[in-house]
Amino acid sequence: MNMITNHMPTAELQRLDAAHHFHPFTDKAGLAAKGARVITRGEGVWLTDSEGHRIIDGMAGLWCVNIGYGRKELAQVAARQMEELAYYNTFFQTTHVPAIALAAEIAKLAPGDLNHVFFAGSGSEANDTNIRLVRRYWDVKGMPWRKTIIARWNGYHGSTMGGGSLGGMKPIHAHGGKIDGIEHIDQPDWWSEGGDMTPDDFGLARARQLEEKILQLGPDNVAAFIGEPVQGAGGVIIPPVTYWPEIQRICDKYGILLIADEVITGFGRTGNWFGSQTFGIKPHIMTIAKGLSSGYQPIGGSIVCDEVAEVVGGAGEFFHGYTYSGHPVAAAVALENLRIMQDEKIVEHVRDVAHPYLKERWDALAEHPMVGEAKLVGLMGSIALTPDKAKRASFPEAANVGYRTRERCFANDLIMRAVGDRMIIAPPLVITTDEIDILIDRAKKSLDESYASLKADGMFVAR
Ligand code: PXG
Repeated sequence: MNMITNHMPTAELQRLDAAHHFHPFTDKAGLAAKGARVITRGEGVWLTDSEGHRIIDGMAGLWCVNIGYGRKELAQVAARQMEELAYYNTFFQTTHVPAIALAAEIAKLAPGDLNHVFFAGSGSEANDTNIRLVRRYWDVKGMPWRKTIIARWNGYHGSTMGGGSLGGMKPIHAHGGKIDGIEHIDQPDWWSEGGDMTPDDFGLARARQLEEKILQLGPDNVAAFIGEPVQGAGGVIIPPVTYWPEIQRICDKYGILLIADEVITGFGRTGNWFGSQTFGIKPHIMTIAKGLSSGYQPIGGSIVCDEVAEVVGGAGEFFHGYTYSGHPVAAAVALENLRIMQDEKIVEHVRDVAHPYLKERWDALAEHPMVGEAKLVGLMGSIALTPDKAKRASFPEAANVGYRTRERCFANDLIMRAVGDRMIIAPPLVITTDEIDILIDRAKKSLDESYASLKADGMFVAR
């Protein structure tokens, strides 16, 4: 076998990567021409690349490395579990200690009567589970016509056929289609779509689209509503305060199951264990993944309330599951991650230290000439880039403002993502105040450079 190591020249690694590695959500040919950035190490909030750059990771990997990189305890737990029981399934009336312990711990942390965990390997798989779970629930209840699930445009729920269909991203639907029985309503993005309404009125109006959609479909045909407490991949869209209470009221009124997709917002990201607690949502099902293991192992799941678990669980076999549902190594690592989060009071650190400090510095970015609103909940934030703050205007497409700004961040050893004209962050939850200063200094420098280049190109104009 060829040995490919960190010590090979970057160009050689890039050549091999381009030849054989088909990346997710990537323009393959475009990347091959440019060469991928090769990440070689991680420690805390810091990454190192093959050129020796020390990069501050403002995205916690892909919104997941909540306890930071390089925690040896997790490596040790994985090694120990592999030696003891590397794999066994949880089908056929069998179980094992890591799955039992993790399910019990999640049930303890989750609010209300969310007491039952169906494990999956990822957030996408968990959302596919949810589609089958809610449809099965209504079948067993004697209402098989309740099949339709309502979701939001610009929501993200994964990239499998089910997850991608629940998501409201048209480019994803365009590649492979969309499964039947999923309907979308508009998102609560006041900055881009709120027009002359106040944020509060707009939040109510967008939530009421759910009621309109239910009435249009016929309440008896609707199985569930799914939403992220805060849209992540869609650009960290923090809804107006009026939004979720109205969604909750409507779901309650029509007896529709409410699924909170907590893949990003779960496990401390918003300053509580779950985003549903931050926004006062009482879901029947929560989707989890990412921060559950801090990304150290691939694991996800659905946390299911007593009622749904009793109905679906009390009607014979539920024909659904994955080889890796409750994988013992992933479960043991997730459990150790949750132990560290609790012992080191990481959620409290977000709420009492990191969020308040970052909020002050993040909000101040709105003074920058190209930043409109700056929003932050817990440790997930976005800034809207605009050539005209008063009009909340967009840049011309040719300005490529998000990509342009992201390139400056890369050059300044900061990972801050672009989604359209928004820049977003979601750093590891363990970030210190000194590291927040570094993140903000690099963000400002990148914004300054992007601003200067837009001006130089005559692109600091409204669309
Ligand atoms: N739900 C939500 C809310 C997510 O953010 C998924 C489900 C799917 O999870 P898996 O583990 O199947 O990827 C996600 C994943 C981005 C980006 O560009 C975000 C995600 C995945 C890939 C890219 O921000 N979130």
